[in-house]
Amino acid sequence: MLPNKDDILRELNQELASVSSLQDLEKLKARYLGKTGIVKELSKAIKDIPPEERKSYGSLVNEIKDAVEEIFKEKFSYFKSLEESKKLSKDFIDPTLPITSQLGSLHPISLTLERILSILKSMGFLEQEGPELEKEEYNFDMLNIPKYHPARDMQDTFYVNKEGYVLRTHTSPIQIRTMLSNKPPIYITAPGKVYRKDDDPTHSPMFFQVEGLAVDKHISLRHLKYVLDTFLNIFFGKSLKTRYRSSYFPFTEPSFEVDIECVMCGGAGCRVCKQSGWLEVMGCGMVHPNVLKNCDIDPSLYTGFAFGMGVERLAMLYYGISNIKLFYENDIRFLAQFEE
Ligand code: 2U9
Repeated sequence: MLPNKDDILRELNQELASVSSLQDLEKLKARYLGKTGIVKELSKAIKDIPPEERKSYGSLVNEIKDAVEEIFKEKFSYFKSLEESKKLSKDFIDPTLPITSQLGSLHPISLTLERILSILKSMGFLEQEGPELEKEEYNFDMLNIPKYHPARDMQDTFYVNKEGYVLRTHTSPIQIRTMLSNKPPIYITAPGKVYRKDDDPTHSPMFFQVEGLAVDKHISLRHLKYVLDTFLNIFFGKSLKTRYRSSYFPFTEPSFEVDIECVMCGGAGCRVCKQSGWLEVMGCGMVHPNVLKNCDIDPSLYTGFAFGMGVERLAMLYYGISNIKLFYENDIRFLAQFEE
């Protein structure tokens, strides 16, 4: 008896309707097209068919086999595309969604540095830059720092593998470079990183400095005091008492350290000002005549004042931070507090 192609295909389609996974489909395919499957059994049965019917029986079984294979091929490709689109929708990123993560902010040292420079710029001091790997001659000799001055000690200075060079210990070589290539009037700021062998809660081996220099005819101490008092009042946002204490630097004469009334206690005495009521914030002085001479500027025609401050120190006082290390740890909980 000939097999009924329509019945076989109808039954297959009914069974396919309840298949919901690739695994089930594999099982069903084995039942139809596997070694002991329905189609194979029909082929094997040819031996029981009378010889005169074998030809038509054989071609009918081939037709059934082709039709069954075609149905499975279609169903497999349907399941594969279904799986792919499931995977794609899982990985889908909607670029139109609003950004919900926290935005970055400027580092407190950058904010402080920018504020210092913009106040001084408004007073006529233009920014100059220089290399951090500096000639020993510009870092020390030209600044009237003698060969055996303690500031040159191995304990303080980072000497490098390049004869005659150091990591600059202050930004003062920027002023030397400017005076060598420009004639007065000179009004500049010299900001940047400096390096010293120092490491404790208020000192770091790398820190930021801003120095300033004015060289012109008739520059006096009164100009210096006016510029620094004005700068400090603007920086701290209030009118502050200042005090100029006599000091010593090889590159200035006379030299001073500048104190302000303590911004924490208003001068009454507290832990930050060590009960003195005063905070040291910067150093300054009149440029030493030897330094002007070293740069080919005639000290009988020109005079100058200079000053220097540590950016971390001013940022710590302004924001009320007691440990300098917090600036370099990059802890987002610390940094996020300084958004402006
Ligand atoms: C030239 C001439 C003079 C720069 C000066 C200071 C005083 C000073 C310190 C403050 C705290 C460095 O960061 S700190 O440790 N600086 O006290 N700096 S006068 O005088 C100069 C610079 C360049 C050609």
